[in-house]
Amino acid sequence: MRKLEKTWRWYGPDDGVDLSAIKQAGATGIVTALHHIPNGEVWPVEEIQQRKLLIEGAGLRWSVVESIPVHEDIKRKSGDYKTYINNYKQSIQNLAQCGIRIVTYNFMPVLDWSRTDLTYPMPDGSTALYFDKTAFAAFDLFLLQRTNASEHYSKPEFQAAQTFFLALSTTDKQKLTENIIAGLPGGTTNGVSDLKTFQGILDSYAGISAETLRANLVHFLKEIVPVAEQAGVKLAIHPDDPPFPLLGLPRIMSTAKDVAYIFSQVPSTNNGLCFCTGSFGVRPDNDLPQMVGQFQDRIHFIHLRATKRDAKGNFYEANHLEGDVDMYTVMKKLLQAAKLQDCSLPMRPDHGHQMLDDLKKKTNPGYSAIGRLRGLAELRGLELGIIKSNM
Ligand code: DNO
Repeated sequence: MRKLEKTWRWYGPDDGVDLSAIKQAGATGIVTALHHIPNGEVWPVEEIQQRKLLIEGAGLRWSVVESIPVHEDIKRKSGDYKTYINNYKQSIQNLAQCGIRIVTYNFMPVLDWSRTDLTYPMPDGSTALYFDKTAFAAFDLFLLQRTNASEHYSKPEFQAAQTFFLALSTTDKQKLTENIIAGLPGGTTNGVSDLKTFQGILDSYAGISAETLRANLVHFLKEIVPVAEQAGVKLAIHPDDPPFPLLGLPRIMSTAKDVAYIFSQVPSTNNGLCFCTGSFGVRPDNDLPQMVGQFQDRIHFIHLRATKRDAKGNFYEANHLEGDVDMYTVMKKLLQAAKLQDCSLPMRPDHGHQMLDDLKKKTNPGYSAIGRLRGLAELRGLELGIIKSNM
């Protein structure tokens, strides 16, 4: 049975976790992006080559691009979207020319992934990322004061948010705002730190329903998939995180039905999926092992992590083998998918707790070294156990 390729997300030369540490963690592949290139611009061959050489110089390989961000104009199908689509095609071709053949992206308007607390204390002393619906509503209703926001909440939800908000200190308010909008690495809100600008971006989505956004995604795919096909590049869309609408913005990649729809519209298998267990796993109606089976010929990249939700829909990021995700069955199914595709599907340990020495360091939220090292070690053990017991 083929093993999955072990990869690790690296934010480039400025990442506090360097390539030699990644090698020691047991990964062989690197997942990275040219984060310094402004969103929408072409990734030049020279820049790609330079990054590739850096990675190869450390004895690793650049396995996956995560992500080429999709410009908001493309998502809204407005403004300069044609130019940005052409630039996207060019970047795909340039990556192929350098031998890099898996590209991850997402189609979430404005926000990429969102959490309300980046240092949620775990009973063992480590910290995790946490999404609290009441805290998020408090931000929406009383800090952002989004127009008509109250229509999106029930009376008890509104009251809970109000009580929560009234108990916040000035520092708490600032922290909550930062956590939500300051832009997590790789997010499209990078650089936006004031509420007015943020509200302006939200306003630009007025009138864009889920149907419109879905049609815009299909349009984008119809444009880029033939180019990817020709270049031998596999595209992998990342699911919504969390997998439900936020701030009145539509979200269209949250369920198996959402995923199946875009595959039905653009059937090429180059139009694929980044199977993120932590994102899909937040919804109890997503049956993850079933989804791996359903999309086994389209899963081109894998993010493994587990979330633990409560009855209200809040969730924290649990240790990789704990939480609500049935990682044993998911791993088994993923190994079958790799067999079917006859390739070592790349996986990376997604996020990790801030723990041990990392508690004293400033790291990218979710991307400290030791928590991911623990996750990778546990996942590798699980994989080996499955493979051995199937021999
Ligand atoms: C969060 C990541 C996302 C992901 C993008 C893909 O940790 O999984 O930021 O990279 O959504 O485009």
